[in-house]
Amino acid sequence: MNILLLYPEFPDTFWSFKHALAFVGKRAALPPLGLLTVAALLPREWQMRLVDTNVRALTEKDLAWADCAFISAMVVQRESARGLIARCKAAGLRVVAGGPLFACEHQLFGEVDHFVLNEAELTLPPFLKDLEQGHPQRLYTSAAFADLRLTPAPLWRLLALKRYATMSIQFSRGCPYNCDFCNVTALLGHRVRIKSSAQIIAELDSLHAQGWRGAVFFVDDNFIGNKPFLKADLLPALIAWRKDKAGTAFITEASIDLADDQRLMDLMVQAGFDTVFIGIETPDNTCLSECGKHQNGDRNLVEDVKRIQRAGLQVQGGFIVGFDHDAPSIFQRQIDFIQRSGIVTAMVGLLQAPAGTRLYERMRLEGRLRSEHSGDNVDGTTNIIPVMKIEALTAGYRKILDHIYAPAPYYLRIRTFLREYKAPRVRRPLQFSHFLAAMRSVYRIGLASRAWLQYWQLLFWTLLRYPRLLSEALMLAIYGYHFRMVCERHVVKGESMAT
Ligand code: B12
Repeated sequence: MNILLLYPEFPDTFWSFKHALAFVGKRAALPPLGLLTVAALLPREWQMRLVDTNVRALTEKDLAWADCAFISAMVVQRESARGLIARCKAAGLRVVAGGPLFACEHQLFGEVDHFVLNEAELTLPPFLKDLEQGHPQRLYTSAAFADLRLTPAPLWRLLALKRYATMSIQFSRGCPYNCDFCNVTALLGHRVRIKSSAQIIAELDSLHAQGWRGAVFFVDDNFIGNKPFLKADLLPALIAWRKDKAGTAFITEASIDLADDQRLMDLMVQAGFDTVFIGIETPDNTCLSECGKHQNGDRNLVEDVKRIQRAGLQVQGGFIVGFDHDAPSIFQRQIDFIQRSGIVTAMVGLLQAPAGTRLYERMRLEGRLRSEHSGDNVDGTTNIIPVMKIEALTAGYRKILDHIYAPAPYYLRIRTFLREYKAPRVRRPLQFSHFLAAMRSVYRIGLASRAWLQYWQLLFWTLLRYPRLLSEALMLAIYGYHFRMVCERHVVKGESMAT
């Protein structure tokens, strides 16, 4: 069997980082880890070819070579997934689909031959068995959750590593919390399931052996879901692993209670973590209760963020407007919060209800569901009828974006962050691509953009005050360029929705 593993193209979104990737000469931010894991579960004797269409185009040659296509996608890739499926069917290929898009909306993909949904560790073996016996079914699902200690390492060798800005690795799945808008627990459950430290070290070793020295993103839903294991086992193992190695900084996602555990933060920093994404959502306690995000309630969230920054972790944050209890003042409150906290990479979205979530059910029962969600939670659209008038909501949303990514406040936020940030212990190794990125930023931002003045002011200020943080300052200037490009487009979408 010749198998094509297909990953659809991301639209030009906040998280695609398309406009920033152009600076470092990379094609995609992260690899399709689901497909690489599926590849490791397929029979060894099968021939496999990965086509991540974010990195290269699918060709007629690929289609002529293959017997079967395995496709993975998130909801945000819906349209490009449709295009790939149509091409595979026209070429006479059997199409097998899995991953979050199909787990949520498989009914909308009539052309697909087989849906192998939920975690492939559980649903792929029965499909392969039926296929071998000549009677594969159309749909394979499982309500159970996989034991990650049995998950094989992703098949990295299928990947053109150099085309990616960051590699990813997964230590755990599931999240103990219960936020009503989040898809994670619907897809992966509340119980935090983990791999062993030996598995993680083996995965890192294999990336290292293939020459990877760049950053690695631990794509866990909540990396700190099992704190005792982290402190006693995984983090000491990672600290030992990096002793004879340079570079390879780690990034991850965690909940805000990370700020309560100084020892955990110190160990993470020692292990090489320098950035953490946190769902902040809103500074409003009533809205936090409304969505069940109790872990964020009744805290000094700005101080929490600063404590994490001071430990040596840059905080990226997710924010939402459009809760039922949002007052007209929420837009300015969000702006003030983001500016004060020094969260430079602030992802602000309108509340959306993904299928399978508690919010989706509530909206359906209240007759407030307008459609399926777009899959891009920062595109200025929503699939629910909000309590606030939609015109007021989209205008307020536009006000937030117009402000936080405008050059003056954006660069001010970088300074707020750099003042607080303890320079990371593990330095990202300087590569030729970084040098190129710096040169490109001089031209594209320092000469040819409306942020030119703030760019030069930031560079000189950083050189004088925090010279060790110059690469962070440059990177954030480049991110800002990307955010401005994307947000300009999204604001237009939001406007058209309101009218
Ligand atoms: C890393 C990540 C990203 C990366 C993208 C990495 C990439 N190139 O794919 C970044 C940071 C860019 C990102 C962005 C976004 N993401 Co994201 N992301 C994740 C995260 C944390 C991990 C994904 C991962 O690598 N998992 C590890 C692999 C092993 O798991 P997997 O892909 O699910 O694959 C398993 C199964 O699904 C199955 N499988 C997968 N594919 C296939 C294919 C076949 C044929 C078969 C048989 C089986 C199969 O087998 C695998 C092993 O069990 C997930 C949450 C999660 N835990 O999965 C969210 C998640 C996928 N993201 C989500 C969302 C909503 C987004 C964003 C819209 C914004 C946001 N809120 O995060 C943007 C959109 C992207 C964009 N560019 O616009 C949602 C998707 C919901 C959905 N139904 O589509 C998830 C589930 C998180 C959530 N809160 O709900 N994301």
